[in-house]
Amino acid sequence: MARELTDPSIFRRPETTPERKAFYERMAARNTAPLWEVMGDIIPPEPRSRCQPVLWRYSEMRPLLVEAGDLLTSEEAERRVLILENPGYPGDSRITHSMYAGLQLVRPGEIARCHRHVASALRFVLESSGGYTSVDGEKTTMSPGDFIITPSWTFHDHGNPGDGPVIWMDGLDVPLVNHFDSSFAALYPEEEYPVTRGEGESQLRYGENLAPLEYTPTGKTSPVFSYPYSRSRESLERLYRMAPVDAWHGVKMQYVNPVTGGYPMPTIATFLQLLPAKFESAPYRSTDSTVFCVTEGRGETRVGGALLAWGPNDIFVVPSWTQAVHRADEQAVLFSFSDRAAQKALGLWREEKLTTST
Ligand code: GTQ
Repeated sequence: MARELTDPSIFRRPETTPERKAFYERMAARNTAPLWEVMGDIIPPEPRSRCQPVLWRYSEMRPLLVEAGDLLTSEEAERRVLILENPGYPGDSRITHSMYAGLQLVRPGEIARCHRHVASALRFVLESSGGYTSVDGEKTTMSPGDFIITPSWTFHDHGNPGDGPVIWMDGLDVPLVNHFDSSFAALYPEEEYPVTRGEGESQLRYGENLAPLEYTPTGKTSPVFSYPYSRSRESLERLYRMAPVDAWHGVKMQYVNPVTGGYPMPTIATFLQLLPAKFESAPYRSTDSTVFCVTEGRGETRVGGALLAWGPNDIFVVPSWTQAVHRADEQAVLFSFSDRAAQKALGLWREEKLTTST
């Protein structure tokens, strides 16, 4: 907000005389408004995000989530989730302007019943021993660090046949879908969707440098639902040993839809990066406000005047067009997601790599 007042507009704004004001009131009565009064606000020279740089410490979140588990059954709650709400959008259920995030708990023996919605979802697993999510008839067992997608309008239910809590971060494009007023949701008539495919079948068909005979992708969404941490983690580690480290990102890779090379889902981009011990990134900014989830290691991120000190399972936000510098005290791995896929599809995305902080 303070930034909005200090940011100069490049556009003119004429004096508001009593005569003009009276005219504007007559305009308003006819559902019209003078552009010259608002031009600088609606067309800013660069992004003026209300999104704030914030951090959620897992050590503070986990007890709250466990308490929610004592207070409500997952049946009562439909989904037992603590929404991670950016203080720049109070009451708005957003972690950034375009993305929703939450922490979900499934207790041993619970099933979060089957439903579907237009909003696309990702799960990034924090704790699980035997938890699963089922997408369109294929079950995927969850392990810590796994990135799992629930594409738009696919039926999904979650379960925990193990004996410890299952906890993951949800990331959904809910604000984006609602921006377009294009949300639909439906329940499946039964608690669980029937299992119609073997576990790992989609991985075998599409994710092993092979594809079904004469296969042509039908949409933008990945037919592979699960991106196990063990594989991605090993790729980063081995690339770190054999290839140069990027000054802005460390060793950073993006998750892909294996049959198109595009992002796993049409609206949400996801990334995994390794920051070597003592690495300090060069300053970077991009127009996609980004949610980071720390999978390993400790460090800090300087972003827009804030200093966010993070450790395992902490979640933090870097707002649009705000310079960020990451420093790793020990070797760290960060998962991140943003609306970059949507912005790039619409030709809106920009980035800037700086050499010194301004
Ligand atoms: O697990 O299906 O955090 O539908 C928000 C909405 C999770 C889910 C959320 C959802 C889900």
